[in-house]
Amino acid sequence: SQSSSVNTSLEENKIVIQELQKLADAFRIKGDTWRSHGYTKAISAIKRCGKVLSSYEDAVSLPGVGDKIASKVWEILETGRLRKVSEVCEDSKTKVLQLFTNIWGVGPSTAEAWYLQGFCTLDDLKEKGTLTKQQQIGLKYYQDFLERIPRIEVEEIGELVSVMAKSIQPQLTATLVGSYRRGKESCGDIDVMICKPDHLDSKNILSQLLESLKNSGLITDDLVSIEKDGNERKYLGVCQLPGENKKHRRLDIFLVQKSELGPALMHYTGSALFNRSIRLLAAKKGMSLSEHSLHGGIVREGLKVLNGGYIIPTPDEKSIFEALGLAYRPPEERDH
Ligand code: DCP
Ligand code: MG
Ligand code: MN
Repeated sequence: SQSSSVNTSLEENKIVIQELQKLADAFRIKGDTWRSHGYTKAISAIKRCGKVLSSYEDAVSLPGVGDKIASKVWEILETGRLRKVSEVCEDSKTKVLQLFTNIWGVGPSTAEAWYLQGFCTLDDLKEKGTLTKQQQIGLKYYQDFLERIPRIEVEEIGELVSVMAKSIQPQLTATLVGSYRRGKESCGDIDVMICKPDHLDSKNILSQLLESLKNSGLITDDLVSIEKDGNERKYLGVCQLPGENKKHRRLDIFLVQKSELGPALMHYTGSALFNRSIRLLAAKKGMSLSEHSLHGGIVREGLKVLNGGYIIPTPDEKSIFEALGLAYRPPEERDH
């Protein structure tokens, strides 16, 4: 699923990464999140290590790679493939689960339930399945949503959203975040962060923007509907550029305010894996990082927070790295 990443890893490790990725994907769609994470972590360590793996020892010396995965690395190095891949990924049930979980809004448990009902194809679902509104939209745009979005198209859509935001309120700014900001050649969706001054009432900003984008024809479907006078700040939907042969694309819009810009920008830039590890690190240092703020002086007992601490000012991303005692990492280096 991350095949389009700007590949910082070495060409020689490609087959190893490919085979392990197949297992990570298969375990994810089967609902075995724990195993899937294990493989994902190992893959990220291999991508980062900067050396060509040539033995079991090379592999087992990496953080997050234990005996079991190292043995698999060895098998791939020896034979060019992994027998477990055909066992785990290529049976007919897994293929059906794969087909179903590729529908936006369908997770492992829904896919499994449909499989147990005897459904095997997308046509089965269309004819006999019970789908939520989201899943119906996911099914309608099945092929389009599997396609990666070239950077240039992400920019085009981002520009339209930006112009519309400014026409509603000149002080609003729009920034492309997510995999686009991390420099990927192509993206899974378009993530736009809209920033407003703190004193502006956030009510209606998002709903006004969405209404204009729908009237202009850019937004074609909602995946989560925003209450008209609500305070929601996250929108997930579908858009399509005007013109012939334009695909339907997933569009996310996030509304944040100036005072939370640093943590928000970092959160929405991701990657999700990077966010998880930097939050874990913050916790280890008695701090707590969220998409809104960084807190210090946190006292925990197990998972329970005994003292909520105080806010550490973090006007930009650099200040967050500094407060955590880390060297700055540009977005391109935040895949894990
Ligand atoms: N995010 C997160 N945890 C999640 C999902 C998302 O922290 N479970 C954050 C980090 C992501 C950002 O939101 O980078 C945008 O989410 P996307 O799902 O759009 O992921 P990306 O933009 O990184 O990748 P893709 O190209 O697949 O959209
Ligand atoms: Mg994205
Ligand atoms: Mn997104």
